[in-house]
Amino acid sequence: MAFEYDDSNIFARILRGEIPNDTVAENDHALAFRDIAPKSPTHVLVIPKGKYVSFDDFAANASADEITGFMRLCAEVCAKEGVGLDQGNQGFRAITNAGSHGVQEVPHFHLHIMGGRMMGPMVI
Ligand code: DGP
Repeated sequence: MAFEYDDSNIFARILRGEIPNDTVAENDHALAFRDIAPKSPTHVLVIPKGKYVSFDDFAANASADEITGFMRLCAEVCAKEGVGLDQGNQGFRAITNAGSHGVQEVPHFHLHIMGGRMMGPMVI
């Protein structure tokens, strides 16, 4: 079964410039912006610019350049937000939700980068 991308999702609309966002960083392949309902002092969403529904869609179908661009933007966000270990900070949590069991609200792949406080135990 192929992944079916819905062009009307809210992050597609953000990428088309139809809805404003608080951009943290951007490159050719990905955009990082602040979550509208932050759960921690740093709560940034990193999304690919390509049309991928979920983590497994992106992992299976994105090009090497898209994957590298996405991951490098994640590293840039960690550094800029003062949470990256490379800068001697205290760290962060990076999570992605996929599908109904993963409780994914927006069907465009996104990674949550959260930090600035001690996280709780992983909730399953
Ligand atoms: P998830 O459950 O993993 O699909 O999380 C979706 C996240 O997207 C959730 O934390 C809230 C955030 N979000 C939803 N709509 C908007 C929006 O219009 N702008 C921004 N910046 N974030 C949004």
